[in-house]
Amino acid sequence: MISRIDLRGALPGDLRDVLPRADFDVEAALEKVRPICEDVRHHGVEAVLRYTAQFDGVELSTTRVPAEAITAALENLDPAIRDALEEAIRRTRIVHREQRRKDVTTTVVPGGTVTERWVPVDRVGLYVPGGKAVYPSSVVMNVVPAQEAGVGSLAVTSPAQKDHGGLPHPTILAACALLGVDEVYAAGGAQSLAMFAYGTEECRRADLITGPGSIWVAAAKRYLRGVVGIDAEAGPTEIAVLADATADASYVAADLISQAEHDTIAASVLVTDSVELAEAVEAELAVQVARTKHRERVGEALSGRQSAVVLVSDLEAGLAVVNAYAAEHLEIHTADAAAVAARVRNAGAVFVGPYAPVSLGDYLAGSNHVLPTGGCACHSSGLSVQSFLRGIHVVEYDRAALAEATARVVTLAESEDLPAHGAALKARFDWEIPS
Ligand code: HSO
Ligand code: ZN
Repeated sequence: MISRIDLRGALPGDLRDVLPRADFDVEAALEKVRPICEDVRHHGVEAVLRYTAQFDGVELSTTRVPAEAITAALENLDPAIRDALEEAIRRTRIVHREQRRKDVTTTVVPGGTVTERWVPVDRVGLYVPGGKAVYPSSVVMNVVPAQEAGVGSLAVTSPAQKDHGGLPHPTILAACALLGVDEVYAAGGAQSLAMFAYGTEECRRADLITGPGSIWVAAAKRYLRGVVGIDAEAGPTEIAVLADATADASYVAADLISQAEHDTIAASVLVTDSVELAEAVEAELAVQVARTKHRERVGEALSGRQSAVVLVSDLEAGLAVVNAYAAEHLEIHTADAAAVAARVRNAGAVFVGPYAPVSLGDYLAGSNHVLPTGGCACHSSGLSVQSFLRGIHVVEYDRAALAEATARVVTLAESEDLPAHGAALKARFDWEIPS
């Protein structure tokens, strides 16, 4: 059911040409989201509510979720879910708290310093999907780093649910309550991102939007980038597993299935130098897929062109393959997993050995589960406290330090034919270049 790619001969020059990847055409979706965003830009909350009626089938008179609904959702939350969410919040918080950067001052010359000051963005809008994918864990993964960065104003939006009286899903509301987020909107899709980007009568515009979503959300992010800051365009979930003959095939199969459960276009890729392991995993997949709840979705994901078992001649080649693939999640199941993991250069997150499955990272490892997809791990990181901070350079030079720099600034300015740049310094020294 899952296809095989045999790379046991010489590896191709650019491995990315032969590795599987999902079709995720954000550009094509742009055409549909552009008019929606422009409508919200010009007609505000009336347009958002109109799209909520059209796409979510709910007639609302306001986008804002009342405070009582958020409190009630927490009161009605299953105690076991509450306990698990609280522990997820605690673990995620202690990891992210350590990410806070300190301001650094460098003395460049006597009397001349540059300080890098880390300042949180003022206001963040967080998108939380509704519909098929209701992920309170994603509320945790987005809100905690924003809070640890010191973001002052945080608003959450999630689609209105017909089955829940036009409110977002109650577990989403309960997660907001646990995190102390009280500004929540019932709005989804491109219209809700435009609401954050342009602001409406009910929702103040945000400086940055984060959060996962469908292709429409990714397209809206692409359209609105520049008007507002954007974390990343999240594509379908991916798991790659690098395994040798020592791996446990049943664990590997279970982990490949776990992420395939997200979406029919989710990607599960096994890279191994052991034909025996490949066969054992294929056999395990057949057994485990048959008994998993979302077997149709999983089956489609595993047999899709984005998933494969990749055979390589040795672990060295395996490392080259996983580094070229740059998976959102990469598990290492090899004899010396830690040593192999240390050689990984491109991955959103690396899960080392048999007891660190991606599912742990999705909920309770303490790491973040908002990670770069579609190969973006070769240039981007997952969500962190850093995603919510800006580094501002603060430059302080005294008169003597500026005098010492003037001749070189004037030389460089003249070499760029920008003499007024040099003049700005000379004006401070009676138009003489200080010696
Ligand atoms: N694996 C997903 C996150 C998630 N899993 C949420 C379960 N719930 C993307 O990293
Ligand atoms: Zn997941």
